[in-house]
Amino acid sequence: MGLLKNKRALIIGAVNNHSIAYGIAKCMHRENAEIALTYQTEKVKSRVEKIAAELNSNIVIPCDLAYDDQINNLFIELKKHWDKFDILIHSAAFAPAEQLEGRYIDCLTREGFKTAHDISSYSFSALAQAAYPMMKESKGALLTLSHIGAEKALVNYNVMGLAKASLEASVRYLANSLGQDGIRVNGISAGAVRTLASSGIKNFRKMLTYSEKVSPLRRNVNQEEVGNAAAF
Ligand code: 0WE
Repeated sequence: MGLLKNKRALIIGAVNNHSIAYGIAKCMHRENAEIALTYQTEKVKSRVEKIAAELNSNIVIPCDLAYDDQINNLFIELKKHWDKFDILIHSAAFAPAEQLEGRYIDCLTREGFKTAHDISSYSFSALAQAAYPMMKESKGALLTLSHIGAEKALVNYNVMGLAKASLEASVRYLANSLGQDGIRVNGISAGAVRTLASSGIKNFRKMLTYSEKVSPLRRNVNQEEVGNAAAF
């Protein structure tokens, strides 16, 4: 059977098998959803194709979220495979590395601020807008990934925290725009998960050990648990 039988999910942000998006894609595929994936650059294309093959999908489309034309082209290409679809997963973020180390007040730049908000927040609304024609009849769902740094000031997370706060606000505004079409918009504020994005972060291992100690279950969350929440 499967929770997501006859559902089609476009999943953005699977780079390798540590990606949260990969965990989500796996869980959705397990629940019998059809999957489409995107890749940011040619460098990661073959890896994403491998993931797609593993999930019985041959829909792998380039999309660098920094570019309007690539976002538009994503849905032109997707339409060649699907007339409509049900689920859009946004699991991508970026701030320049120098924004994520040291005091917010010391490392902030206009360019860093702009990039973080552009890639990590604006892209979700832009995708929602571009996906709308293919989703408006489906009564489907949009989902993005956030982090506690949206709510509390964290060491080193800096401008990413502001971008995630903006992203969370966009969940509410998108939900309020799309509710009349029966489309739901949600965010998952995942705990710290070891991924490619977190591998470059100073003291990330220390943060994982700390959050393991202070969380109620005394352990960290993993890709599959986030994936199951997403599939639900
Ligand atoms: O949202 C994130 C990280 C997203 C991210 C990661 C990178 C690393 C490489 C965005 N931009 C970049 N830019 C790069 O150049 N997380 C929730 C993981 C994360 O990142 C942190 C954290 C946590 C947790 C950065 C500083 C402090 C804590």
